[in-house]
Amino acid sequence: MSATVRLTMAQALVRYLAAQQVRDEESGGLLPLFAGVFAIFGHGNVAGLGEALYHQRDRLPTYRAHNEQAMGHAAIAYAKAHMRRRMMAVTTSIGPGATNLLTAAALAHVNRLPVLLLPGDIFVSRAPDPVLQQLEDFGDGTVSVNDCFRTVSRYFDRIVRPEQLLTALPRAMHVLTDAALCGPVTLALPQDVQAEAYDWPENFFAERVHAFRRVPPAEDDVAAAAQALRGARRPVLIVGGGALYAGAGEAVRQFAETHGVPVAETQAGKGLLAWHHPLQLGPAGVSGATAANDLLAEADLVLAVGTRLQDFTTGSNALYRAARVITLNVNGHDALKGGDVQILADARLGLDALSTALGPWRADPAWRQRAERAATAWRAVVDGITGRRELPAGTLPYEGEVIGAVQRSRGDSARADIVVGAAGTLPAELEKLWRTETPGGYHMEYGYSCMGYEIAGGLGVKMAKPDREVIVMLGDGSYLMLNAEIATSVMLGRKLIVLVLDNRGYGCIDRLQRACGGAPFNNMLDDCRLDDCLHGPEGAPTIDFAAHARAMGAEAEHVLSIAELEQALLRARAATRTYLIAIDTDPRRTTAEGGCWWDVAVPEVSEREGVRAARREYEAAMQKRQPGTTSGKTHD
Ligand SMILES: Cc1ncc(C[n+]2csc(CCOP(=O)(O)OP(=O)(O)O)c2C)c(N)n1
Ligand SMILES: [Mg+2]
Repeated sequence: MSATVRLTMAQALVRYLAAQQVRDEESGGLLPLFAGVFAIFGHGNVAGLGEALYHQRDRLPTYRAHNEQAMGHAAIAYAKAHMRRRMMAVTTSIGPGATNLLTAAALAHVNRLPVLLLPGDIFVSRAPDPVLQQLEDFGDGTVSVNDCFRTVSRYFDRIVRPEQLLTALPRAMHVLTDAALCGPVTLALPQDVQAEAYDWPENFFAERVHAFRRVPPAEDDVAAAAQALRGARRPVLIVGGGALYAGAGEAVRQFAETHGVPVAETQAGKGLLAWHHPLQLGPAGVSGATAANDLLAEADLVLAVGTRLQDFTTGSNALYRAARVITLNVNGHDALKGGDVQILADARLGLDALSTALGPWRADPAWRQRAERAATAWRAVVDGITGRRELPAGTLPYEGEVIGAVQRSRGDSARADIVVGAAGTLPAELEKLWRTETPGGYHMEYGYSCMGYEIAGGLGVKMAKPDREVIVMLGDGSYLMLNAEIATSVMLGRKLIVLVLDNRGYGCIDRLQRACGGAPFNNMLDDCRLDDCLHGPEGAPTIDFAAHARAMGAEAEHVLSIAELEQALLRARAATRTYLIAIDTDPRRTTAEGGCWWDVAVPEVSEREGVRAARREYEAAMQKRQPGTTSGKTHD
């Protein structure tokens, strides 16, 4: 019999996590798989897990933040910045601490990002029943609030006896490190069981190096895809986050160049091919580039690599209805989406195999020339927008001009910037206009597009990439939703540049509301219900974001123009501490170029003529989407 060691469940869990390792691809050395644990303690985790973390704090550091959801975001962003090859855990108390984490769990689930969630749970013994914060289900004695995590976890377990960790933890590691299954794992930890001891086999805690295996493609699938491509004259490659995480940048470039196939990117895949590559069409879809969308509308074949093909990418399934679709995905669920031909494989291996199978085949040279012309034209559009510095008197800047200023301020350190965003107007503008030539230089959370991810996510990115300049760009709405991790970034010495674009409200939803024929209502601060005493010329109060950030220990300033912003950015880059810049922006101006139809259901009946008109347009658009019809473009 092997030697045993007597530890509590929580002590065993922490020791096991600290023993998981990963090989650093650059140095070849070993690194901990888990960079640490974000924790907010309360009853349900302080006595058990808290005590265990204390003893392992040198091997597995514990970080305290201010909100469980934000801790989840930071941990998820850390894993994304490491291309899913290193990660963090998050622990919460029972009840509200746990449910605060649910949104982050869903975000990780949608984005296929690994994070280990360790919410405390109610007593298994039921001795104190109900314990403080316990939800009581009248019909099911086994339920706690943590059951909500089942829906938003790739693997869920409740550890009701210590020895269950012996099987639960290896399963958890498998899900966290497998490219196809990857997502959040929740191990709900009842507080009495955390404190119970067990005689564990010593070898359970042996150091283990995790391999990130690549799934090779099946020959038949590659042959079928190659045949479909050979029959195509106007193919387009769409690359998504799966290609990024597979490190397929070079494979994409080679495939594009060898076979003359232009490339469009999704939000998660942006940066895979350098922005200035001649075959880079820019982003696809609703927040896409004209170049990408025009070519997709004309394409006779779309090769979708490592993408979930969500509706922003496909224009709600209307953008390239007439094209055949080949999907290359490591995940069977995604491979099946709309695919006439599917390759279930790692993006890099799949692309390389497909390229070999295609041999010297090239797409129609006229198509390549058409793509290169469109790409050049799109780059000129971007230059025109981001290069604008002077605005007519009385005109507030909008996202496009702000993005231009940020990009100019980086000088020749282009590779060092990582921009972080998630919700509001910015994701569309950044997707169209931000330029990067480094995979990972564009960190957009657009699977869940969760307001409040930005600052917390920026913290996680900075923890993963301390030598890079991390620039968080967000709207006033997102800032107000979740900003307290500015204080954490100051406390931990993880400098962020935070740029708040203050357009006084939920600008993008206001525009969506108007586009659907709605009255401006409940989105912009000035269109909201106000206290009676505020009904004067001033309207809703102005919020001093710079003062707010200063109160949390950051340096901060408020600027009024692009010229002032450029100066402030120099100071922000020179700073060693988190630096916030707030700038007033125009909620109505956006980049008109690019984009395509997006399905937003408009009411069938309404007293408002504006809504009825929008409904008529909506029905016309829906007609075009019907099978057998085209979206107005001709296909042969
Ligand atoms: C947590 C969350 N709640 C609601 C939404 C829906 N939503 C998307 S963008 C947005 C407004 C964002 O406002 P702001 O951050 O100021 O950006 P702006 O649109 O003004 O640029 C809302 C309410 C969301 N994406 N996430
Ligand atoms: Mg706003």
